[in-house]
Amino acid sequence: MPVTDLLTPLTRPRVMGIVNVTPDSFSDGGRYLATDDAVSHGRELLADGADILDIGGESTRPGATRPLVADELARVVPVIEELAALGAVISVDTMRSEVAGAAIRAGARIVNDVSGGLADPRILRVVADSEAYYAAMHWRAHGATMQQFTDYPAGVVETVRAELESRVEAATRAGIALERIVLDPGLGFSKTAEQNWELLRGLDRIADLGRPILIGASRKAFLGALLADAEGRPRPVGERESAHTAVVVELARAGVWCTRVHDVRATRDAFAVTERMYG
Ligand code: PMM
Repeated sequence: MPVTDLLTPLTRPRVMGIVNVTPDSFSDGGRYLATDDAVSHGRELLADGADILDIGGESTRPGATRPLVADELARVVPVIEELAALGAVISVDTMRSEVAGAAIRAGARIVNDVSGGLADPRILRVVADSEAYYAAMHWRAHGATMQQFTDYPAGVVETVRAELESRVEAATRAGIALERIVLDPGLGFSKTAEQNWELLRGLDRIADLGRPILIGASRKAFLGALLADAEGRPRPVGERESAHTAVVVELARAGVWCTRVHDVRATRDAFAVTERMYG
């Protein structure tokens, strides 16, 4: 499939299945650390109907410590090689230029940079020098401190829009063609629960930037808070899927390009419904 086909609209959002090769990701950390486990998890997600597999070796959850570059490389590269060899469309979830470069050489076609080029600006040149797509997410700080930066003077939607626009400018200045950029407002990254909901309501303003939209809501804390019990205890991570399914239905109606999810089957089932109803 030529690279350009990846952004062609379908009658539903694309489904990006998450393969976290990390010991400490908030929802599935440690379960797929071994290469073989990660590869078989990726195969399952493909069988469930994933259009893209997003492979990451750094947990970005609040409070997470960063892995060494060598460890991140050792986690993701063998998994990418094996899954790309199966013909899967691979995205690498990394903020590091070295990892992005190695991942592209191993067969990744999308660099999913949750920092939008802020954590390691050299990543932009690495992508520019390749044929890869660049997913730029709205981001303000690493996991250890990100929840200290939830101030949005002009409102979260307008501020995120402006900050994403400046990331697009940086990416195109570095040589990445505008046609290869997708944007993500970064739910949960320097956002309160209420700000996530505001962003979901305001997606048309982000889409106004003229680029396809990627959204990751799966299992996130704002869904746990929404479904908290009478004592205020958040709904456990593994019990948020039905709420997430409701979110992806809204995303389909909003016309987003792609949803980044853990449960590919539930998401594809939801899109079977939206496609049947609305075409
Ligand atoms: N969320 C996480 C990791 N990577 N990438 C993009 N583009 N958008 C997201 O919302 C996003 C991401 C954190 O979730 P995880 O720990 O379940 O992977």
